[in-house]
Amino acid sequence: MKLYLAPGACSLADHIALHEAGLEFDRVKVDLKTRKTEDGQDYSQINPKGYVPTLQFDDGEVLTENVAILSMIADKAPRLTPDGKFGHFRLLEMLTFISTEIHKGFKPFFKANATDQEKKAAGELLGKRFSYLAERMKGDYLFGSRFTVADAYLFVMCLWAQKNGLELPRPLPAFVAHMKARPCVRLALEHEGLAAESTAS
Ligand SMILES: N[C@@H](CCC(=O)N[C@@H](CS)C(=O)NCC(=O)O)C(=O)O
Repeated sequence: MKLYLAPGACSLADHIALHEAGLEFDRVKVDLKTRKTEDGQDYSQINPKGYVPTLQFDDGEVLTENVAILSMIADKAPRLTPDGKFGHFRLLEMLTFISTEIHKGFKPFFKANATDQEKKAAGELLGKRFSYLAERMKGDYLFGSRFTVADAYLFVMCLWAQKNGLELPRPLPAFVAHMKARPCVRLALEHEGLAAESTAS
């Protein structure tokens, strides 16, 4: 299995989750500007959507979209799914919220010609979304005392918030610290060349 990623991008969530699941995989870096992989392939041939993440299985089949990839990883490692009879659906609910309401909310911060006004409005909305989750955290992690794949996705969003000068409501700064202390998170950050940057925040 191969994970196509770009350092510090949303694919970091899948990278962390694969390590946490104890699955064997190779990493392939993608240059999102040239759409070339580090081993010289045309990335658009692998994922015509052109963006990361992509998970490619040994038989060549590919899976895209964070929600699908993270759900698949949780399916392979059930301890990374929330407890309860609706655990699977609670996970999908959370991943969808992070994907559509938080991840996509960062768009103005990645758009070269975004105005300060657009960034301010996006920052305010993101603040509300982060607060919604922060107020409902039931322990060190989103669903309680145990890490689930949704935490990997939220962690990347928190790093982006910090990088863009957005203040995270409590207890999210402590959540970021917990995540950074996890060996699998440290490993993924190291593999992406982000370990030093990440300890600075
Ligand atoms: N809906 C996709 C969005 C993925 C996405 O936004 N990827 C970004 C990096 S975080 C990307 O590759 N952007 C480059 C591009 O769109 O050209 C998912 O959740 O997997």
